[in-house]
Amino acid sequence: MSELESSMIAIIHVFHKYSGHKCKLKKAELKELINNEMSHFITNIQDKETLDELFADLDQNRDLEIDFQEFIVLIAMVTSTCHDLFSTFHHH
Ligand SMILES: [Ca+2]
Repeated sequence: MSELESSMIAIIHVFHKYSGHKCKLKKAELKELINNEMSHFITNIQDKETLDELFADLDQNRDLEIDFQEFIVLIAMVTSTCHDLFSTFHHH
């Protein structure tokens, strides 16, 4: 597998690690995933308002759970932000 393909598998793997067999993240699981697995890229979520806001943004079908399709939007957003910072860093 290529590096990119391995990374895609890694994303799926992490999602399932926190979502379990139901394949959806509840709010507490989303928080745990972000705080444990994305701590270099996003600030740890401490307060309830930040979590509620992020959760509402991601939960597009309003079923109060984050499915994989909704989760990859977060991955895309964070990767994009990371890319911008990385490019800035490289250009200076
Ligand atoms: Ca949802």
